[in-house]
Amino acid sequence: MNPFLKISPEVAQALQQNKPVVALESTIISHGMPYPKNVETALAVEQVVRDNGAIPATIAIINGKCCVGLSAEEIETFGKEKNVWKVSLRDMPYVISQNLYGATTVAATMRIASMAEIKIFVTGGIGGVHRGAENSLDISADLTEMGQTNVAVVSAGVKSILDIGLTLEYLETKGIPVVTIGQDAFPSFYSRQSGFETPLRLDTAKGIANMLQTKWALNLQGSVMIANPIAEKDEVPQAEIEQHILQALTAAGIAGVKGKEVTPFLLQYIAQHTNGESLEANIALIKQNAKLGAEIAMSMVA
Ligand code: PSU
Ligand code: MN
Repeated sequence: MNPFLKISPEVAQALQQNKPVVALESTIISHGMPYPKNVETALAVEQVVRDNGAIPATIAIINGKCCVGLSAEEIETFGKEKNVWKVSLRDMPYVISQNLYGATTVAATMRIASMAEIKIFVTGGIGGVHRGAENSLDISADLTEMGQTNVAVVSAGVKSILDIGLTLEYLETKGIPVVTIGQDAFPSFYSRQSGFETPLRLDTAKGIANMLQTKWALNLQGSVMIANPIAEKDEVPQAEIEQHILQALTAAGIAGVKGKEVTPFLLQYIAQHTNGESLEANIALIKQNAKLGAEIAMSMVA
């Protein structure tokens, strides 16, 4: 085993016994939601995974180790502490060798999940191609990582803080299948619609598990993006969220926000300016993603 990997006893045992395991990220805890909702949500999401028959493995960097499976106390620390690094691939060697606390993004979580041989990873939204990327070149390492690492990602589609069309093009270039469950429209996180059709559609967890196994048996490297539309009752109307996104982008421009700070800034701005409505939608959709992820993980080992 890689000397930088530390797998909790529960997760290690589950993997050894070929039980379904679902990876979860930690940037969403430290940089994606305010305390204490972030901690409540992380623990609730783990419970949803359990209730649906799988073992949760929240991933983060602690004390120079890539930890797979956190305790409730560790999750509390990641939700509360102010000096937690947001760790994407390029930050991993620094944060690990400096023994810092690192919350892992989709890219870094995928890499660590893959080291532990976990195949299914659940999150809310992935990073992608930002609006204005033709000038800023701001394209998340989540996408390049999805092009090369064999861990499937369940999300609620692509958030419209990003350029959804360009993100779909980039995913196509990288050979990453994008499959939406249960509808023809590609979802945009807060909304079931995005204005784009989904490239692929499947209607069951079993069908998705089958497609994942087929992809990897063909030796096609990389992820599959599984888009799970938010439930109708939890949706925020697209026109409403778009207004807030435009204001957030303007505010980011005025404040001169750049690089890894862009995504957390936009998320925080939108949460603060929608009276928590977007936060409640975010919490609802990630729980729903956890259920689907557990179902797919169950089908993979069946
Ligand atoms: N989108 C969300 N919530 C999040 C993130 C993205 O709706 O919490 C986080 C994820 O951890 C994702 C990261 O991997 O932001 C992307 O950051 P960047 O754009 O800097 O690569
Ligand atoms: Mn970026």
